[in-house]
Amino acid sequence: MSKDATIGRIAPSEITPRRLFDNRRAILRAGAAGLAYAPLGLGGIGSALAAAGGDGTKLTAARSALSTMERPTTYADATSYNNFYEFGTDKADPARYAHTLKIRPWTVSVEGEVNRPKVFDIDELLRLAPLEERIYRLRCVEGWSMVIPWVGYSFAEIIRRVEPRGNAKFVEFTTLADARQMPGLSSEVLQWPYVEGLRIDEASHRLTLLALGVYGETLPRQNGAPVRIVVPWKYGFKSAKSIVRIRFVEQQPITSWNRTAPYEYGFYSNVNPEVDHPRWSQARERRIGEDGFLQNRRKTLMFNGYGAEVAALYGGMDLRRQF
Ligand SMILES: Nc1nc2c(c(=O)[nH]1)N[C@H]1C(S)=C(S)[C@@H](COP(=O)(O)O)O[C@H]1N2
Ligand SMILES: [Mo]
Repeated sequence: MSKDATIGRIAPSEITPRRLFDNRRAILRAGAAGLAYAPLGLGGIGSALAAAGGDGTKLTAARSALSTMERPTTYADATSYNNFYEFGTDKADPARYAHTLKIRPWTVSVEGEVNRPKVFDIDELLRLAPLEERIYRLRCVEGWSMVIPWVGYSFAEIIRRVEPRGNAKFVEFTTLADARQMPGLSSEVLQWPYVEGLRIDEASHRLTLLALGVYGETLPRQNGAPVRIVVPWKYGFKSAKSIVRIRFVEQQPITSWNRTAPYEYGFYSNVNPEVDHPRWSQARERRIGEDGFLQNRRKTLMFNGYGAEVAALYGGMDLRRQF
């Protein structure tokens, strides 16, 4: 595995203020001095581009050792170049239209094959477990990637509290589908609601993150406010945004992308440079924010560089067939 596949060992420290991510010099300075948290206003390039935004509540989190050492994408890029088909299929649509998403009140119903089903209020989720800052690579199936400082905790914290039964083999994530708030629902590009799923051992893995924030603040709407899942070794579409229901089930869930184009999107969708999409190669990726569309194309890494952590989940599987 190449060097940039390494998961960094960063000493726990306070969360990085958002604007530091947009300023290379500040990052270098902060790296040398140790990051100090300073409350910052909503000014700057980032918030101007991120019109849809969230409520911008600052979150305090400890930096996780599971973070990559790679330089994060700027806040401006990560909040203005998005896929969130409920708001349209253009990359600029979510930042343009997601302001209509109502993020309070919000509940997530956790149900199915569990001993303790529970409806979690979003404010309860924000306090459920210590928040961590996890800087993860995100690789979209379309061939681009970003490095995003998420704030949240392992989804395992939820699993533990609801006590899955022995026959719970998969976890299904269903996201909000409300045509009054989401103009993209008038399009038939996908069948709504957007549904994703994981095998229960994948969902239980410590890298699988329940994300409540990004860049030190609550999630902007275009990034999946108020709560989403992040599965960094899989293509980005597995990381469902704006989740309202989580169901523990016995059968493999029927996911939106698998149902729409089964030959293109499998259930697993692990990042795999050796298995091409039927219409394009998956061998390389374009890191958003790096110059040149054809130059500097990075090699895509198996499991998006998280193989040392997750390869064991797939022992004995033919990843060409079970893509
Ligand atoms: N509900 C919902 N979740 C979604 C999507 C979507 O269209 N709807 N798009 C996915 C895709 S294709 C990607 S690449 C990531 C992008 O997350 P980001 O915008 O926070 O980078 O969200 C994923 N989650
Ligand atoms: Mo994606």
